[in-house]
Amino acid sequence: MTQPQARPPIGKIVVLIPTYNERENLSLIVARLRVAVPEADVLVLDDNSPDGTGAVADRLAADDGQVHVLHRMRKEGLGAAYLAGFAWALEHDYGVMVEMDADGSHQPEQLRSLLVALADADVVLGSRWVPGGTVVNWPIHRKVLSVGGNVYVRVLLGMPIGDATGGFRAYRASALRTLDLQQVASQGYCFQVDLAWRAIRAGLSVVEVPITFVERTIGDSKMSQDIVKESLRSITMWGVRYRFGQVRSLVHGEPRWHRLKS
Ligand SMILES: Nc1nc2c(ncn2[C@@H]2O[C@H](COP(=O)(O)OP(=O)(O)OP(=O)(O)O)[C@@H](O)[C@H]2O)c(=O)[nH]1
Ligand SMILES: [Mg+2]
Repeated sequence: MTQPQARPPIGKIVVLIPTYNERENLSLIVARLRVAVPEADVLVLDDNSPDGTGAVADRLAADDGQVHVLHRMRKEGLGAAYLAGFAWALEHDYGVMVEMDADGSHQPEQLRSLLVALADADVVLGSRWVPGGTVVNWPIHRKVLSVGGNVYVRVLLGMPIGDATGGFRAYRASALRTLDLQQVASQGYCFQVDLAWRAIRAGLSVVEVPITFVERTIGDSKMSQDIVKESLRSITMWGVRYRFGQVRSLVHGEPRWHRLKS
């Protein structure tokens, strides 16, 4: 991580909310967000949810000029939805792009602390696994999966991050522009690891702030075995490549960290 330095003001904020079958959650989360951070705009990224979440988003947008909707044709995963949202936000000259789930797991009331930290950083990660971070109502197997996954990421990628899989984040637009987003193919949890890993390798300042993560009470999780498998496969591949690169650099006596490409 680089030293904090004077950075330009963060600029216009947009909160990207990916949705798939979140009809009941969406209005609740948008209402909380609009109260907690009234200056932030909202972009709902809906993958043509069969339960009619897209129509709910349209109603919210009709009632509030700061709410926008991107309707996507089909379910393509969280990563693809966020990439479409980033592209939209960059085109519309936002200075900060926030990632936040629709299911109530991320607290809009804690967004302010992420934005405050962004004054001295390029990327801020809301973190469950740093001092002060907590999870509420998570079954033990989810905790084990999350803690274990993060240990695996630290061991393989050597990333100094407590919670690389979390999805409550704020990026400066300038940071996203440097991340080669066209090359990102990850979909599930590993989308978050992928972006954190790219940001760190790009030499950006990535900081973590503690958050309270609350298990959803409405609707169904989209977490699946396929998402876990994708993460395991990708992180293992990146890690092996990275560790081979380190061995090569030891043999050839040159530092390679900053030149590694995925
Ligand atoms: N647009 C879009 N949104 C998605 C997709 N999959 C999940 N989401 C949304 O992404 C957010 C996170 O998904 P969740 O189902 O809560 O998954 P999770 O938070 O990783 O897992 P849990 O901890 O079990 O809730 C929610 O707002 C979902 O509606 C998708 O394929 N497309
Ligand atoms: Mg969730």
